[in-house]
Amino acid sequence: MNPTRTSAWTRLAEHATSHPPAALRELFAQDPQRACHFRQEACGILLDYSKNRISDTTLHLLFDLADACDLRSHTRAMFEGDAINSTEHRAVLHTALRTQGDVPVLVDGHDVLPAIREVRARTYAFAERVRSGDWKGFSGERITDVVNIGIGGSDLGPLMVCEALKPYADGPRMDFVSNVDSLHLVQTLKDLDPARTLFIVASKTFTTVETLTNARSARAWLVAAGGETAVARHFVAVSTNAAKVNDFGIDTANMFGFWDWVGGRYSLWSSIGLSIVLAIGPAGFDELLAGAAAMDQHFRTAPLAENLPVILALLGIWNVNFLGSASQVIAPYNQTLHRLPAFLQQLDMESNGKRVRADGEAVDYATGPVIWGEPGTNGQHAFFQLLHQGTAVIPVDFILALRQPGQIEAHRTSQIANCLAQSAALMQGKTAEEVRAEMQAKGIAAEEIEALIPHRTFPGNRPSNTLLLDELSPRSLGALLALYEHKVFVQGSIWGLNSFDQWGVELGKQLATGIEQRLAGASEPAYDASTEALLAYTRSK
Ligand code: G6Q
Repeated sequence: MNPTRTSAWTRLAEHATSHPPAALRELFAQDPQRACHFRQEACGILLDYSKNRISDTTLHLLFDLADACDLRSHTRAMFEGDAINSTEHRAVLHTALRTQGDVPVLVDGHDVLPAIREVRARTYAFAERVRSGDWKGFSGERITDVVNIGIGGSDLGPLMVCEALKPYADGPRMDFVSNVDSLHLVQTLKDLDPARTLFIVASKTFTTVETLTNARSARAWLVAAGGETAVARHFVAVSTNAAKVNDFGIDTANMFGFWDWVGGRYSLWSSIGLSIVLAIGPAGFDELLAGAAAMDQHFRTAPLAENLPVILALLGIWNVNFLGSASQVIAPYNQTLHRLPAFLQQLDMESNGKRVRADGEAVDYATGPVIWGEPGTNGQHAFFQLLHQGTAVIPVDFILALRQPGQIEAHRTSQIANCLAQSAALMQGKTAEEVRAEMQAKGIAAEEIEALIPHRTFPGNRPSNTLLLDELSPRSLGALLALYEHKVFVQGSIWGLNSFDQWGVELGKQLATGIEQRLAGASEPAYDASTEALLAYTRSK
């Protein structure tokens, strides 16, 4: 359905133009309780959304919009295994992978939980053997290094989680190779010993060119050192495609499966998370799942006004569709979350970067914004200039886990101070009067002051959310990731999209296959003049 045809949308549009909320500074001055009023807490995460340009009326209208777009029934349909990925006729059940109870989850009448538990038990048993040193390489040595070869959803999630939970890692060292540029593999293997290295080939389809190319070269590297028989001790696969795994030369006894109802970018909870299990152990992975399950439960049951994913999603809709923001920054203040922006970029942009609704109609309203970001402290010394004084207003999610194993207290205070300072600066800005008074106090000449005032003034009134995690543990990370998954789901539901397909990545893949044939000497297929000219140039080098 078209959300702009609902009366809630019309009222929101009218509210945004004829009662534009006062500047954030004034809103805080008018209501000293604003910070307590616009905050919610669940699953170890505090969401402070008071620095958004909203009032109670805005929120009520947004909740009306969620109701008008049938959010509750969409949510039920996802959790209950309906084929909501309509263009691929698939259920969307990453939530089943982390469900804690025994209430059956049915797909085509079959409970999927027993199969999930069976594969997880095999994954855990294998990981324990590797972690304990019982699983030996071809020369009888234990495995000390693991290389996950995968791309997109088969790389970003496990990589991001392994980085985030490094303080909890007590297994083999983990590396991730995704880029088809051979240097990624070559540089990774440079310091590794084939006798002690295990490769996980992670690919849902087992047809992804980049992954298979890297896997073939890794296999050749291993075989050169240990011979063909070494493959069985050093290669395992994570896939839904047993036939292709077998064709590649990996024994399916060394394969960990999953199912077509797990989308690539939602797959870290499945056996695609094998690298995570190897790094932090089964107990840590259980905690990650439990944290996500707690957020699932919160999302399913909490009233809209207390529901973290719903609030985060609706604020995004307000900023995108009614205040005109085309982009959203993710700024984590914990270094180990440094791949979170890249992970969320895929999660959000591949899910909601769509211009056609699930019903096939073209949208006439903005959908998913551009998601980008970097660790906040580093961003402050780089692109934050544009956030503070650029012409575009770009909302920011500030994310900070207050405790983490191994922290040095003196750094911690600076980390917190920086995070809070940036959202305060974006919100309050700095007026010409404030700049003038500050410069006068420093004894700067009046002429110099007047010349610099325009440059040193900050407009402020720039929205942000602050998400504070009590600690960065497997459990709270699980909750944080599920929070963003559901945020994306809520926005997709309101925009009427199918958030679970990704047809937009197909055309480039198709063209690359033909271009590769041309590079190998074929005369067909022919391309446009620009591509032909570039092809000719690359061939001349
Ligand atoms: C994710 C996408 C995509 C996918 C990769 C890798 O939702 O579908 O990023 O994960 O293209 O695919 P394979 O796992 O099949 O190699």
